[in-house]
Amino acid sequence: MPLFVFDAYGTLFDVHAAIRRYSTGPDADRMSEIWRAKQLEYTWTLTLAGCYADFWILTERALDFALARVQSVDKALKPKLLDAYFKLDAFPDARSALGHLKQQGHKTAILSNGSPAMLDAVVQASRLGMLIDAVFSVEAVGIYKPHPKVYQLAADRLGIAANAIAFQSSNAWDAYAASAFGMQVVWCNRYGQRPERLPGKPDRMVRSLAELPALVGAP
Ligand code: LAC
Repeated sequence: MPLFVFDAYGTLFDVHAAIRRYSTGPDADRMSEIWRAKQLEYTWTLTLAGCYADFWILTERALDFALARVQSVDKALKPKLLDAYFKLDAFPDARSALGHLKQQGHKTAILSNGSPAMLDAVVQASRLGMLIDAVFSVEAVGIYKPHPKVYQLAADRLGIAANAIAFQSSNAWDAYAASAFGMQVVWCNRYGQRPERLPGKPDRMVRSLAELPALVGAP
């Protein structure tokens, strides 16, 4: 039976939960979308430039960009938003899916762009620690998803072949890349996105992780 490896941000943890704690203004959602898009763009552009900076640094820089772009969101919220991002909420379906998998006797792990400090904090704050056996940060390889070294990190640390890993991500590009790498992939298409035109093909698509336990049997 496969080992279940999950992406973190957007898949287990709701990246838009930070803004919802502090602002419901008309542009709050747009600011949060720009924050997330810029954060990811920075990972890709730094990687192409042969550079690496901690995901927390990129998260802060992306927030500065988004707050400058969306003037109606109060810039004074920055420290609160960063603190909330450090301790994001888990999606309810993520908690229940992990609980089911553990009850069924499966092993679970996280593979994420997040720095070790961010991942420790968010797992603790969301109280998912009992449901996750291992946490792997890209920091160990010094490069961001979707570089193959990241997916190889999970296989190496777990001591299994890529095709023995069941990888779950709500980030379509991450799901496609893990599939191209050789993992079995479930794309958790939370927001009803169109299929990507990228290498790889996720094996299954679900709308929420609540559908995951029914897809897998006991080990
Ligand atoms: C992660 C990003 C892709 O957690 O959300 O790796």
